[in-house]
Amino acid sequence: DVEVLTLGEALVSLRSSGPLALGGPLTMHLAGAETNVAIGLARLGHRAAWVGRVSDDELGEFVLRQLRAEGVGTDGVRRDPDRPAGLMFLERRTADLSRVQYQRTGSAGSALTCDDVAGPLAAGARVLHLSGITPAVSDSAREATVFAARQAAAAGITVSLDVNYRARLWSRDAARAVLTPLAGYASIVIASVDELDLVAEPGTDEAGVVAELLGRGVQTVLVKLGADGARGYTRDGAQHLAAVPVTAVDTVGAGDAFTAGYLSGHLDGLDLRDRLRRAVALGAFAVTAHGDWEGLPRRDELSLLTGNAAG
Ligand code: KDG
Repeated sequence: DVEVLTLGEALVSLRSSGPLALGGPLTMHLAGAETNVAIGLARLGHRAAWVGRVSDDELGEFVLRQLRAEGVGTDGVRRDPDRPAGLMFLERRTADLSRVQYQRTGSAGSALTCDDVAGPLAAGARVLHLSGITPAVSDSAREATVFAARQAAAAGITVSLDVNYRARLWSRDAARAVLTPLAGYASIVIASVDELDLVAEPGTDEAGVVAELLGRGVQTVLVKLGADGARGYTRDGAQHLAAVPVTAVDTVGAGDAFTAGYLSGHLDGLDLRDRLRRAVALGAFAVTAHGDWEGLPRRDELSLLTGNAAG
């Protein structure tokens, strides 16, 4: 049985080691917020599955091979014969500054429909994980995301939503109009500080957003603070956990790693503090290795960075 089902668009990421305008070698990686989460969970031994559309060519094959190699379930994946793979260029502009450029309009992944997700959802899962990226990529993907959240909530599946705002895909107002109602289906809402007012009235402060979400039935609100760790809120109170002090080399994917760690702790029945501990541990692994997910730990490696606690 699947423990965590997730859906969205997987991207082929082409990474440069210098300014893109100068050309030079690009390396090919699998990217995508939801596939990153699924891989993080699978590395820790959880049964994770991903649903999406991939192109029916070598790039789609690459996405599927990577997921299978990481032990992520792909039974629900559809191959789209008419559309290309979505691409992401990740430009290392300077040592400290990365920039993203997408070519994903009209991609196979963005053509996701309600019909694509209905079967895998009906098969059941303990958790459905969604990100705020999928509803931004097309009308049909937005409908599929909302449909999945509604179906899962009605079936008693725990819905987790990572706001994951992508300014290159939609405006803050457009995002808020979709993500605020979507959060109403979620038990777990994850956001960085600057994303909080995308699931509440504009201008609401952290305490206000948290109160609003908990009042709407959300069980846990997680606020990612990057190098300052994270705060977790439930009706029983708040916890702050410091980040693991490490040297960051690549922060892309850190939020997805954090989410995978949190959900792993949730599945293992840990309390809030220990869930957060595992979440920040995975975040630390993600930022100290290049690539979105390549550096994520297996379960027996969890204690490497933290000395003990996250295991
Ligand atoms: O969280 C990392 C993601 O941003 C990256 O893998 C690509 O899903 C992606 C996106 O749409 O930006």
